[in-house]
Amino acid sequence: MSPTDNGQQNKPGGPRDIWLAGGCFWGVEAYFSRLEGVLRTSVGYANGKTAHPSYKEIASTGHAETVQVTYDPVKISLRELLQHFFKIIDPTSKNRQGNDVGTQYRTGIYSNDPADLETARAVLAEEQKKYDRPIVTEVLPLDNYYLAEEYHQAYLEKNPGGYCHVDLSSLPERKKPAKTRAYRKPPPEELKKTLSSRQFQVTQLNATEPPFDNEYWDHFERGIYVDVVTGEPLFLSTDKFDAGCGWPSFTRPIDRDAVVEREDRSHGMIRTEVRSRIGDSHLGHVFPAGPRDRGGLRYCINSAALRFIPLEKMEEEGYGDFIPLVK
Ligand code: MHO
Repeated sequence: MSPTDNGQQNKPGGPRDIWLAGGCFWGVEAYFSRLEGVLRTSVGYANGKTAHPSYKEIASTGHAETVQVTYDPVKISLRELLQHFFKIIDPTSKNRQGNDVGTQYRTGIYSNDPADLETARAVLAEEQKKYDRPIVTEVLPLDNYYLAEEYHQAYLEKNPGGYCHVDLSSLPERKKPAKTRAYRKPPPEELKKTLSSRQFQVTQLNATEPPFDNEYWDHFERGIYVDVVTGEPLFLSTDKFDAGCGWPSFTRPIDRDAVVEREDRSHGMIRTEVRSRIGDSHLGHVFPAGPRDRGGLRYCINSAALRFIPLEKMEEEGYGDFIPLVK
């Protein structure tokens, strides 16, 4: 099994991904996140020469500022997405969009799926008829995609007045997916009774469970992983991969707001600890060691901090909103 493969066939009509470079990724992400049928987005650096580049480095590493768009193909087709894409870029402009100049601002359509690249070439050929000058937008296999720093994610949501080279006025603002319930952390006396001793040690006392001897390290069913303490949604089977380390590993949390990351200098190491936002449970750590076309990160999480809900049970357990995100 390859590290990016969770060992399953995609569910029919399940979510699909396309990677789009259209200049400064702040505006491109804001635009796509507002489209009906787009399930989630992230921003990162694609198809460059180095691993884990920083924003400061990409002027010289050959990475393009890129948005990963995850969409529901029943609600919006790739062709429609790409038509939107060509509306917001100048595809004849080389290494420049809006005020921004440099190879990181080139335009590109990237994918691992040859059929999607074929669709992209067809849409590009149609678009070419609208221009006298040649379109320079690349259509290429995705070679690597490293998630950009947290402050760049959903930048314009966090900084509504921020620089944006894309006209967003034609699209209504999207409301966030409904949180189906309020999650609450019970008091410690109650947790001592409801959690197993290992669950308590891990989530409340920052312990680490043994590798290869925990519930989910080799579990690859479809569904959602929630905080064992509060039930808040944390990770999806869609993003789980076999890292060979003996703990459940994910390329990203369900949503960038689902977890909190903190520097951890314990045990003589400098690591980044991952905690749940509402329950404040210790979950595990995140390392720059994930698949290089999926953000480059590995969220290494203790099974004891999680409860798994299979796809068939998600609706009845109140996680119906997340079903379209499960591959
Ligand atoms: N003109 C913008 C570009 C930001 S984008 C994330 C700036 O210099 O801040 O590249």
